[in-house]
Amino acid sequence: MNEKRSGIGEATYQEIMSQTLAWDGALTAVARQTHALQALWQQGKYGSVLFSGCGSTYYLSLAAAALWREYVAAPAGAAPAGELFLYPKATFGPAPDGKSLLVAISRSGTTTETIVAAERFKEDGRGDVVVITNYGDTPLAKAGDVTIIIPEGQEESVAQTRSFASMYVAATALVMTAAGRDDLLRAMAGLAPAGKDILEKYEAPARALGEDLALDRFYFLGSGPRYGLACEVNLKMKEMTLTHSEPFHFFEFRHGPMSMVRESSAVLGLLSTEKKDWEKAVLQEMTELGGRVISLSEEGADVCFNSGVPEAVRNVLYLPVLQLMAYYRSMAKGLNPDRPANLTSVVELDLAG
Ligand code: F1P
Repeated sequence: MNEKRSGIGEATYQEIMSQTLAWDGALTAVARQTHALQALWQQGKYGSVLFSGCGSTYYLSLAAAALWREYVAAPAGAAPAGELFLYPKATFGPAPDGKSLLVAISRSGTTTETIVAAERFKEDGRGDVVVITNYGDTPLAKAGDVTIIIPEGQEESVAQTRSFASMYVAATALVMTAAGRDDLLRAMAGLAPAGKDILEKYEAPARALGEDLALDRFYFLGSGPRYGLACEVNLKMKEMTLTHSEPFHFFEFRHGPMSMVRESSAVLGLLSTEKKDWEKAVLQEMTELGGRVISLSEEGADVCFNSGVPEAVRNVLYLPVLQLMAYYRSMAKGLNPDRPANLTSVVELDLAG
């Protein structure tokens, strides 16, 4: 475990394996801003909340908005920052009565689309901005009325792993702060120890699965707050391993995509506890169609978290094993997971024209 490596893939490996420190960093960063956040909610009385980012951080936005709708029990949505720039009317919809809140999420804090979205949101008088990021001294960090900075999540690699998980933990804590769920916030202290156990216990199976090059397509199934996470791990497979990969909601998979299932297909189910029976039925059908099915859940799955952390706040636990699987597949294919093809770690554009 955590064996020392050098060269290709080293950065990604170390970032995945050390991520639980960044999860704790995220909890500290949100706790530090609790009063500022509570003051913002009280003054803002927001009619709606919009989460936005690009790529990984857009997927994080999808996951966070679902948590907000469920636990704050208030309207929330998610949109790619590029869509806010290109199609503001279609993406924002009509201005609601009263103020809105934009939660802008970016590892780097320098992605042009996300910076422009935050600036326009303020210029148009739509409301306030909260930023979640890994870097403090950046244009986006400065645009936040409240900014949550998690330096422990910073990384050298292009593809987000530790950074994503740290910002997801922060977003989860942000939602629970807004919901006034101190019980759930306290329970989040159990995430890092559980994450370490999972990395220890499941590195070998994640490696075996990642190195199985007989598999040529990967489907990640996740529903409710887990759909955005299914999107993110699907992106890891694309970026790091250049493999055909797609995310779906559990029941959606039956509506066409399952026609792609065969022996060379891996179907990875991010199983909940609450709706497990419904979700497991989909996985069972995919096993019968000949797919290689792997399930992840708190208990009763191929990968068991055994965390004791309540379902509402434990979704980050799905990430490490699936990130490791992508890492090992990338290495097995002779690629460099630290430097995916055609990508840079930040997309900077001239949007002034
Ligand atoms: C967003 C992002 C990354 C992705 C890519 C380009 O960056 O889409 O998620 O890996 O390399 O940029 P950020 O705004 O979160 O820094």
